Amino acid sequence: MSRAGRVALLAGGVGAARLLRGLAALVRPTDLTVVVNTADDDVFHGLHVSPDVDTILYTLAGLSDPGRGWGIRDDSFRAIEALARYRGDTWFRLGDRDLATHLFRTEELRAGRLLSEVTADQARALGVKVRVLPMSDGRVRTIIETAQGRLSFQEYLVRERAKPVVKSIRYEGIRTAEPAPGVLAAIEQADIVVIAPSNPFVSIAPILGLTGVRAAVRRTSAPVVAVSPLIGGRPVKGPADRMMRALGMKPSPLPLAELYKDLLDGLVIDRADRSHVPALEGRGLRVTTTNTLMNTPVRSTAVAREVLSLADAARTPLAS
Ligand code: FO1
Repeated sequence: MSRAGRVALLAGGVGAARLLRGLAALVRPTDLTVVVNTADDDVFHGLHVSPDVDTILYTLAGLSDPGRGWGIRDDSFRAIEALARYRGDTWFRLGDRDLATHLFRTEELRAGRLLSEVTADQARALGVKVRVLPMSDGRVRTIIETAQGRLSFQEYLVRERAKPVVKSIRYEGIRTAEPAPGVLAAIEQADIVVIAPSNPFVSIAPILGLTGVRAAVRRTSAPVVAVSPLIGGRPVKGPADRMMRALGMKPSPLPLAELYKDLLDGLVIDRADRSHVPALEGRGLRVTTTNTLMNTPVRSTAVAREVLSLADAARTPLAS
């Protein structure tokens, strides 16, 4: 494997963390920057929670719960259970050790520090050498308009278990929020830009929607490679297929490629979707099919290796 050079990963939560686990095994930590979605952030019981940032940090620190994908392995939930004696809205399960993260972040933000500064402190404290950048220090909130009315992202995903039919998705604050310090530079200076197998609508779209980000990804001379979050039309976890259907798309790699159209040089899809390769290559994309289910570190590294070699291949122009 030639040195991959500097890699910038656009990431949501659980799916991104699985790929990142593999990239971190192949790329020097100082060459790896993760730009993380913060439009899932919300305040629970007075605490600012950044679920995707925490999932990425915990994964890189080796603390994440492999089964759940979020929170800290073997965490207890005594505090949230005790809180349930006073209030009924404890549906967002904050673990006892996880609480330390939210307490620290909330205190620091209240003292006027920026989310990107606090995240750098957390990474350092957890021994994480990879650069973890929240996409913005400004407030962006994904709002899901459903037949039952307007829901915050966590109300939709966790409280309602992604059952309401999605009518539309909005990103409150996206026009005024700025990319966090270092985000545009990380993309512009990358030798490879990777779009993680995260939900394209609620994890990747908020990042690309920030002022200047989509243009930076389009402008970069680095190959841009995405990993499909779908396997045979279904996501490993989460509502991506339901959202695609609700928004009038078939849950397949083609509409996904359309969503990223002007940005992608390559796409890694699961073998289950190999029938779509000719149509994807017809759009000028380089396509690799592999087993994209990253249910072990070995699988994560295998998919990460495919991403890096597809990026290498994409550096040479396609035979016209
Ligand atoms: N997801 C759930 O399905 N149920 C939960 O109770 C829950 C709590 C939670 C606490 C902290 C955290 O960082 C993430 C948490 N998540 C939970 C996952 C979260 O909703 C998703 O990881 C992201 O928002 C989507 O990527």
